[in-house]
Amino acid sequence: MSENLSILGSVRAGYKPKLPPSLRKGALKVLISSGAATQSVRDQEQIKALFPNTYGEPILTFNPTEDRQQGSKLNVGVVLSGGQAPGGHNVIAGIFDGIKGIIGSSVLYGFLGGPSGLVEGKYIEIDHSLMSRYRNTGGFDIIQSGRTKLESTEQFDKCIEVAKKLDLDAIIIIGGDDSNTNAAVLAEYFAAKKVNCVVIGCPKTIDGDLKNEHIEVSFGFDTAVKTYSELIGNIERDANSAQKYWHFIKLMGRSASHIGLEAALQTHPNICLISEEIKEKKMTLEQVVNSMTDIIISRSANKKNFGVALIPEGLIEFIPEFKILISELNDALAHHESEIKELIQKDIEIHAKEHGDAEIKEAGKAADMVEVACKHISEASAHLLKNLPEDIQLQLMMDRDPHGNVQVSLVETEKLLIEMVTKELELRNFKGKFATQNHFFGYEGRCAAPSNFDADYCYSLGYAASVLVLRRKNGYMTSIRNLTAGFENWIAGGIPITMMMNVERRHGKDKPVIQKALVDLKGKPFKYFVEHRDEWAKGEEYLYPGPIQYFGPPEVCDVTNYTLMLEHDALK
Ligand code: FBP
Repeated sequence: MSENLSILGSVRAGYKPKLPPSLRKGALKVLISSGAATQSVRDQEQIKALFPNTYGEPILTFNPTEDRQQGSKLNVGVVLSGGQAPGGHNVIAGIFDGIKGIIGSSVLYGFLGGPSGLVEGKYIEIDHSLMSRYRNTGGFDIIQSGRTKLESTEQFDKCIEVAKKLDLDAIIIIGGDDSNTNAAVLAEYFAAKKVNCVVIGCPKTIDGDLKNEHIEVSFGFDTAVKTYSELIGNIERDANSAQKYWHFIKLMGRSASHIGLEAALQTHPNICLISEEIKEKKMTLEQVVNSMTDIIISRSANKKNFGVALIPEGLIEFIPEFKILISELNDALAHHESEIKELIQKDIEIHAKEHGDAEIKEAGKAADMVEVACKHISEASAHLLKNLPEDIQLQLMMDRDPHGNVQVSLVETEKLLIEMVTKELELRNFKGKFATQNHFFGYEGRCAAPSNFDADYCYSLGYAASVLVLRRKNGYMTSIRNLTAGFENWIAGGIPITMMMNVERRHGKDKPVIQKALVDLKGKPFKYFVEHRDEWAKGEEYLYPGPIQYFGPPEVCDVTNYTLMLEHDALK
């Protein structure tokens, strides 16, 4: 057994990920066919004007060929960006094997700590011995990750310096929608400055919201949801055994509810909220609470004072009154940050004098921040903010991430809902029992050992990236399609990142960003859920998926997720 690997890890290290037919003979034996010119999903004129050098490129499809293409030594830099997702190491392994297969002297550099490593020129060389320790493992620890946004000319110029110093042919950014937006912006800058280095993106995020016709799923979603579903199944069995708790489980997924929906399909909980539906129905928080309370009371009437409720992490941003509050707070924090901070500082000093240091944190933050922020938001939003529990107020006011997003993983929506349901039960004079447990599953799944699907998919994405590098395809994202038809039928290629972009408001300004794919309420996964949720609410139709299996029959080990199978009519 190797020093750093568990028993499973050391056996798993020997797993040979599967590749689509077009990549099996190596990056040199790939023929590329180009489709028609593309357009961005929205705001075409604005995006075209912002990306004059990289807009409108065609979709690329790879085909196997016996004719060996020309190839020479490649120097490639790779960045892991944003939240961890299972399979990132296999993407790097795919790039590594792809470029070394072109010519053994090719070099792969890993920039440390995300995009900041690229800007600051902090890197390591990834060699055979380092790579072999990370094949088929979860995590991003080979080079770590980060969330620095690439947006200033100064940062871009530093990237150029680094690219020139290392004589890079390509920079590959493995990331979610925000990170691939970074990739597109950098690709455009390099093209405008005639820098001889291409920038390529790779679709990562457990959230599953970076997807379209050509990117059927982002990597990591499959493994992360299987991990959460195992835990949810265990909790369901516990709930059904003890019959004494309602478990409120918040699930990661910054914005979209794909994780919650897929976990519901895998485990059949009594309640699963879908943010997109709540938005569509324009439900207020009160209505959401009422709908949960109705189910709790009707189960209790059947002597079932227990159950499991899944809550998507991004929920509050989809409740209309919260959406307005958050967007007004975003603008207030962006435009009045110094005023707010200054007043808080003054307030902290006053409290320090009056109460001593120990109480500074408690006294100096929420109430005063709320007071100041309320001056810059509408009356309705101010009313909502003032009536929230103090913890939630603080969580909503916390610093945005570098891309301007509220850090919803830090907002304890599950506790807010428990508190509000408890109040509603009291109002309704409920005589049953409502004992609760709260959970948040997010970080538990982001670094899990990749499922066979993610191990194969990621390796293929990385390998496909080596072809895009070889052919100098700037501003492209690597794509593997036909994912439910078995790897024998997988189709590799690339799509222009600008094709996925639109203009959105971030940090109080209009910015070009990749459009997020939310749960489609007309889509088959949601419809399937709607058809079954009432029976799941009443009974104990729980499913216990158990742990991910890495060895055994393919129908157990290689199976992907319900969302992908339902979306592509592949559920048997
Ligand atoms: P990416 O979009 O970068 O993949 O990150 C997704 C995510 O895991 C969300 O589900 C979650 O809200 C967020 O990252 C948490 O961020 P952090 O790791 O910075 O706490």
